[in-house]
Amino acid sequence: MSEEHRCGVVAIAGRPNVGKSTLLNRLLGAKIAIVTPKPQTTRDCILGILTGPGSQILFQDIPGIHQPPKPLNRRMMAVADAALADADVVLVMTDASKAAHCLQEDKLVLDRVRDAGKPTVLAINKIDLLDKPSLLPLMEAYGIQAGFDTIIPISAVTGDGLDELVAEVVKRLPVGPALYPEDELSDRSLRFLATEIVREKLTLNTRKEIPYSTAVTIDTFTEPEPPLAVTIEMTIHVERSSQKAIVIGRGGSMLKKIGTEARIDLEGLMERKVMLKLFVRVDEEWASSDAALRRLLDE
Ligand SMILES: Nc1nc2c(ncn2[C@@H]2O[C@H](COP(=O)(O)OP(=O)(O)OP(=O)(O)O)[C@@H](O)[C@H]2O)c(=O)[nH]1
Ligand SMILES: [Mg+2]
Repeated sequence: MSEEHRCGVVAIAGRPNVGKSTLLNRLLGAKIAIVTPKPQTTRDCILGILTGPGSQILFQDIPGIHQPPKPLNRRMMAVADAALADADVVLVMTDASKAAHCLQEDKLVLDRVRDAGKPTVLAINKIDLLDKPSLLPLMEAYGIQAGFDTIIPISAVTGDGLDELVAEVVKRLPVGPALYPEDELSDRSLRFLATEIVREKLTLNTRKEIPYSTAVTIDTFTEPEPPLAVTIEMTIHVERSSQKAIVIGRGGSMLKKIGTEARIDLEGLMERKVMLKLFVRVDEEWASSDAALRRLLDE
């Protein structure tokens, strides 16, 4: 008897910084979600489509689950809850390198996932950073105390355990036809990805509150016939003029560095020349204003 085709939505849920976006990129073999060493990088859901021989998995990379101090964080958590409610399966992810406090730190995530009431699989990520003897007690703790019956140790960086993870996820998907063409990787536009790439470079190059106080929007996006360069103008919104000075840097050096790094990535992605112009604008306390959040973050 031939196996039936399966297709469904899998939400990747976990604390900030556990490696959700890294996993999505690794599974798809393409960078569709930005990754940084800082928590709260992903602000909005990003759909990654993995089409296999008998299945199509629609992975939703969702913002890391955390306590919301500001309206921006509350918005991120509303996005996460909606994704959990819409998912067929929840892939919970935790960070093995934080083994000592893992379960305790995951409480918020586990409570939210339990409330969603979906079939779940647990991936213990970053096992490349863990000494082997610590793994078994960690798996036992999640099995006994958190009630997971399927726990897969993985490394999103080395690819360890990912085939098994995908197989376990597919088993739990509903039977149904593929919903997207097999060569489609994401539902996100190039415009969105361009703003995200600038935000990634900003986050990698700045410290303290700056990554959490910046948003990036597109002003113009022009794609003339090659060999002419694609021209993209974007604005980086900051909350205060002191932050504007930091993002611009001495003699414009920081903005230039961010722009160059982003342009190189965009040229790789689009496989053609890109001209990138970045502007910085103070948008007083945008991350605390619901109206500004809608204006800046809704596509
Ligand atoms: N060593 C190691 N590092 C990893 C692994 N997976 C992710 N990382 C690193 O962990 C950091 C966070 O990764 P992200 O993919 O941005 O994490 P995230 O869960 O999407 O974070 P948020 O978007 O903030 O919720 C980055 O520095 C990654 O390179 C892994 O398997 N091994
Ligand atoms: Mg992320």
